[in-house]
Amino acid sequence: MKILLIFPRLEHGVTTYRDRNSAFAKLFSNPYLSLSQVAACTPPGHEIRIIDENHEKIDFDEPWDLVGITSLTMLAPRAYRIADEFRAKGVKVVLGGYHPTAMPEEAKEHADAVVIGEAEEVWPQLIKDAERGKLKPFYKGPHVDMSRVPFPKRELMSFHPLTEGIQATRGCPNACEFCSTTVFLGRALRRRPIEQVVEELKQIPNKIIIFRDASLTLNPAYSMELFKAIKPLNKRWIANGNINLLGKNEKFLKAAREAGCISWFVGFESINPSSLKEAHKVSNRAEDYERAIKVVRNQGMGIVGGFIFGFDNDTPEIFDTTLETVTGWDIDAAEFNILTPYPGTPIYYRYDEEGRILTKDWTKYTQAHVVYQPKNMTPKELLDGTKKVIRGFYSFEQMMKRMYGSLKVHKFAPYAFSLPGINVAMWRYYKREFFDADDREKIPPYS
Ligand code: B12
Ligand code: SF4
Repeated sequence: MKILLIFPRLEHGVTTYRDRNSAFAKLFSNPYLSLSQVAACTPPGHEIRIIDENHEKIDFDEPWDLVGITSLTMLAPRAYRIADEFRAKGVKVVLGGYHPTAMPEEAKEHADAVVIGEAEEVWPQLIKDAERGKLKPFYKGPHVDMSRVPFPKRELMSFHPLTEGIQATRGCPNACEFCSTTVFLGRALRRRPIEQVVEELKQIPNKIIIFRDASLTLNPAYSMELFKAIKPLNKRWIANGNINLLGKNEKFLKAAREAGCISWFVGFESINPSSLKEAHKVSNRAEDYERAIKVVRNQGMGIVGGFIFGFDNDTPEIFDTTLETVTGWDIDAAEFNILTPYPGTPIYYRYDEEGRILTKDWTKYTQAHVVYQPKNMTPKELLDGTKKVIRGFYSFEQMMKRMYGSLKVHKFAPYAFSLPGINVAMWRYYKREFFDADDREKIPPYS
């Protein structure tokens, strides 16, 4: 069969469709494994092509036997439009990824089959069924045994950013109320055999790697072994980590640094202890943040923080307090997101039950729009407050201060420039997403 896998076009994020194949996109595109991983699960004997619509146009007239489309929530409307167009031409379409998993019945209206969950165990059977013209409506992919995850077929990706992604584990036991990860990948931390991760890393030519794991601090013993094994490869890497471990385990930090860690992405989420409790963010204690950041930086690594505004325990004061606190820390960059109840998450069901979801227009589920009724402020206060924090944190003066700090931590090594780079990329994203709203409205409709 001729199989086409598609990542739909995106007008949101650090790089967008409009950046296409520019040097900026090459530098800042965030690597993902979804489609190269599905391709790797395809039994031999089929022709597969991957089109990332952000970099290539889809030719709807080419004769494909099967089209598979991946979709996060905000991409669902575009994914559905692509699906409808192929199906109108008689091509069989399969939808998969986070959004179709959360809303399989909705996705099924636009597809011949929906893969719910991970593809590894069910995709080979789906391909056989498609060959026989006997596709089932739904394929429920179990949480796969990580030793059976094949290496992604990265060679099928036509656009290769400067960084490459890899996954050592799947799952997260923390189950924060707002997060899609535990719902999708489960609470058990499934680990890949370390020799497989090392072998895959050896095959990746890129120097800078981003671990696409929920967190590399969930099983410190496994991660320490991984660090020891990847050290000789002399890669530089970035990973997600939880602050409870990073803030106290210097042995862990030292091993990570020696294995090439440039920086950690840490979901601080909130400086408000009540909001952390509300979100079940069990790994975080706001009162420990500042000290923990110092511990990580003293070990020679950077920290990029993630913050969310709009929890039920947040009042309008949260914005000024956060800005004042965070600009006093030595962090390298930060993301400020508006709480977004993604379908499938516990918070989505809670808000839906409470009648607080303001829109189910998935294109607005970007974390830059307010899509629900906050409890202790108005939607406008939430949006304006988030903008205020972004404006303050990404002021010219603050950016310069942070950039110098980042370079100093890494003694001005060439890879250290990736951290100031994140500031530039984030500022560009925020400018477009929050401040050039008129421009955003002028984006031409999808063609
Ligand atoms: C890399 C990444 C990105 C990349 C690429 C997007 C992408 N395709 O995943 C970029 C930077 C663009 C991105 C952006 C965003 N992301 Co993101 N991202 C990730 C991340 C870290 C890794 C994804 C990955 O490569 N996983 C590894 C692969 C192998 O797993 P997978 O993608 O789940 O694919 C498997 C299955 O889903 C399935 N599958 C997937 N697609 C398909 C298609 C078919 C046809 C089939 C059969 C099966 C199938 O099979 C695969 C193998 O089992 C995840 C977190 C995570 N660890 O998963 C968040 C995550 C997916 N992102 C998330 C969010 C919120 C966003 C943003 C909204 C953030 C923002 N504020 O801008 C944007 C949205 C952009 C968009 N495209 O909609 C959420 C998803 C929420 C949701 N329900 O949509 C996640 C889960 C993070 C989180 N915990 O909240 N992201
Ligand atoms: S936010 Fe982080 S710690 Fe919480 S469930 Fe998601 S991945 Fe796990």
